[in-house]
Amino acid sequence: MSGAPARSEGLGRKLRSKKTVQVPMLAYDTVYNDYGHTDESDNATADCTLLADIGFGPRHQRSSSNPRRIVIGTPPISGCNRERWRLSTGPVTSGWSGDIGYVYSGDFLFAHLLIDEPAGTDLAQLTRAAYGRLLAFVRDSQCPELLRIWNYLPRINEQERGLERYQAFCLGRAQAFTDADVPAHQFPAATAIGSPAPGLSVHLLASRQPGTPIENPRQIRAYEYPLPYSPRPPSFARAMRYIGPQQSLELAISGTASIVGHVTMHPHNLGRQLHETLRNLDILREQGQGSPQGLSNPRLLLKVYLRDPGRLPEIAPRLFEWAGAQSQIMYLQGAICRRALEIEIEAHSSAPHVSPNRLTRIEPARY
Ligand code: 3EB
Repeated sequence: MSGAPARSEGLGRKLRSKKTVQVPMLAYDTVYNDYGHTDESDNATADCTLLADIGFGPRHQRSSSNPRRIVIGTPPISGCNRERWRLSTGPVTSGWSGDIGYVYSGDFLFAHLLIDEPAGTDLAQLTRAAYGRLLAFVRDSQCPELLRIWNYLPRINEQERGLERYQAFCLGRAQAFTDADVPAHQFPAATAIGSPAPGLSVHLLASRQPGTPIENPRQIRAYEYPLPYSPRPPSFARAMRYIGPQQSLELAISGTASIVGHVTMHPHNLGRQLHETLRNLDILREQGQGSPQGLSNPRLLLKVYLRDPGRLPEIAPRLFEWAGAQSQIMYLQGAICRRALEIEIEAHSSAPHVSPNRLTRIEPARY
């Protein structure tokens, strides 16, 4: 595809000969309230190891001059409001392929798309077309393996054309994966959240090497959810594991909620949903990385989406205790795809210095 990111040949050869994989470390910066300030001037384009700089604010934004910088319109409630993905080495190449922004460096690709939704548009068709273009772009790049996707759409729980809008989104997304011949066992980890901001925002991380999808034995695979949740089930894996620098183990955990099997537990009860969600997260970490206690310095990055931002004080102390002081938590205002869910939490866990031996011992259980 013309406009697809070009490989950095010299770097690629060097990495191949050493049989190492260049992997992004994901890190949240504790930058507060930096919206409205010209932080484009923070020399981002000169920083050759920065793959993505993602802010959270009142509306979705893209910067034509800097494809690394996007803002997602899920307003921060408290805590961090910005995340940056860094590579161990540079340089990155960035640009636009039509309206797809991308940043690229040998083994990893950050790409994003923001689509207007004119009144009267069919959201399923809009999603199918947007995903179709994104999937084609990723497939034709040097990093064709999807690891993780984030989706934000307005009025997620509203009915339109006889479907809840989340269901229409799921339908279009599933059709696009079918169109692109991506089988369910290759679905990436994902988040899909209702945003107060207009437009469909999708951003993703892809890589040269495939990751390992992880599932939760307490939950039915999302892509096997039965009707009547939607005409086509949600297309995502519960988590995706991949290898980081110096054999670190990176685990990208999808948005996780109070769901057991396929059933919403504790409808509308925030406190109990938090408890159930943390159980699911514990199991996903165990499936993906082995017992957290067995890892040196497990560090979690959490995004907590709350339907009602005013209820933060009810959950923050428990979450802080669960995550540990070394972790970072971002609290965002977002609507969850099932009306009875009050909270959804996504996580990124990075465990340094895991021996290859240990990796083979923690292959996820079959079930
Ligand atoms: C769930 O487990 C909760 O449609 O991409 C979480 C993460 C959820 C991703 C998606 C939906 C999605 O079904 C909702």
